Amino acid sequence: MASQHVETPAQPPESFDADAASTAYRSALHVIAAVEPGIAAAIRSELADQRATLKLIASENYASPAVLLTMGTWLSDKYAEGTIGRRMYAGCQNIDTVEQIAADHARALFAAPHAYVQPHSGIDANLVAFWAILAHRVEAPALASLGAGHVNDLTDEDWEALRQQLGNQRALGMSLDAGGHLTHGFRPNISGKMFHQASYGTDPRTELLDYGALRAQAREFRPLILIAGYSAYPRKINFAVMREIADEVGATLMVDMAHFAGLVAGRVFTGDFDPVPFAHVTTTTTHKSLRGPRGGVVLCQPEYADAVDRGCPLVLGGPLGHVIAAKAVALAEARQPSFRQYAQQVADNATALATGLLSRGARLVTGGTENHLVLLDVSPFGLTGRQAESALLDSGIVTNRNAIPRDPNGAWYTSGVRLGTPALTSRGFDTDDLDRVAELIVGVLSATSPAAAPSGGASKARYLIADGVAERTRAAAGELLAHHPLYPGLDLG
Ligand code: DSN
Repeated sequence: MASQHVETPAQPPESFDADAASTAYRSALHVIAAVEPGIAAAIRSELADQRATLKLIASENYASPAVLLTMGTWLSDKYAEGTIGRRMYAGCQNIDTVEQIAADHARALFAAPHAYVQPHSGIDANLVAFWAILAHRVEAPALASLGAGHVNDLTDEDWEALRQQLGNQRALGMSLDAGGHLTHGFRPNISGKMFHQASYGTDPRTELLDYGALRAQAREFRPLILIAGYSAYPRKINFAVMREIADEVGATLMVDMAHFAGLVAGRVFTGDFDPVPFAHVTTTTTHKSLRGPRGGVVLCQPEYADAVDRGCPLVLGGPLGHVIAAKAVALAEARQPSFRQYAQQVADNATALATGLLSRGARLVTGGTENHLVLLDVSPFGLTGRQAESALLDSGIVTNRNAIPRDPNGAWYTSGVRLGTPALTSRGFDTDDLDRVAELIVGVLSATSPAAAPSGGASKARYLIADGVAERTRAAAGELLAHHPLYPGLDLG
């Protein structure tokens, strides 16, 4: 297959001083093993596993040694509730410095008016966003109309009326089976309980977002918050149209760009496809396509900044100074020109993976991809997502099962497997490699069949792989991996 990617290969996070990193990790493992050898062994084992498998989980990546090392520091030991210059503890000058550097990088990278870098995860970032939108849109005007400065100033009667109002707002987000996230109003999640919630899906024929249908639904439902973003939708979203719909119904547009933040940072998603200028509040994680430490960030327009900055301790526990510092390092990396090459390669690789799967007869939800992920419908192979995920894992290919629109197998067994290219691209995989990965995936799934349940009848979990296929695939994957070593030169001794 012809290579379609940019002239210079993507710069992997491995552009580090391997000798220095080897010394650092050897020493760290020595210190850790003296206290709890089981943990030192697990750390070694995790690196070995990550080196030896094809990682296609769309939400995972490989952070650079600089990012990883930053987390193992005494910044972890400081309490710093509050935010920059407004802490509830003394002695936070270094955490202030760290948080300011991270926020400055986030604002510059995404051209955002304001950045809040404390959330511990994407779910926490979304909770901060929900809190800030309720505070700005509902609580503040209610307090003003009652002539009160703070909820503690309210009579019990007024507080009860405000509490009812806060608890009766509406949110409209993408449904889980269309590719939305649990925190976008899925009923078992707190977001589905704290709001009157409705979901929008995708067109049953094309499996694409239908902006006309969404506009009609929003006009009817009139949400306080319109949520855009996804964890398993393989297409771009037009945020200019989303903002138009939000404005038309008086909603706040909240975009969760956790999955595609790296494509925004790397300028693959620009214009109407860059959410930051259009959303009132944008949330993200830092560990997916952005390739940083595990954590979250909230970006927002100025009018939401005060409420967002009060996230800790009103919604979040004490900030993780060591992780915020690692976010700063990762954001600094993402501002390098090489990150743009990386992001473009992630997208090119996803296209190559989709093309490789389609050309071998597979069915993809929406028929392809425009981002970093592909959603493979495994029902034509006669498998559930659970069976496909397990058979691929046996063959050295790490994926996750995922529901497809209107999935007959539900969210546990599912009928799909989600595949993403951020991690392999960080190892330096190119489009030819992704075509080979597609070949291996189709080979495994074609050789896998459902097995009977122990009690007889069909099982949605048990499966059989034809003799030798898993072993041969692991060997073929090993060849690809050997061409693109993870953290080359890093030797734990
Ligand atoms: N766990 C993330 C993902 O895999 O998409 C979402 O929370």
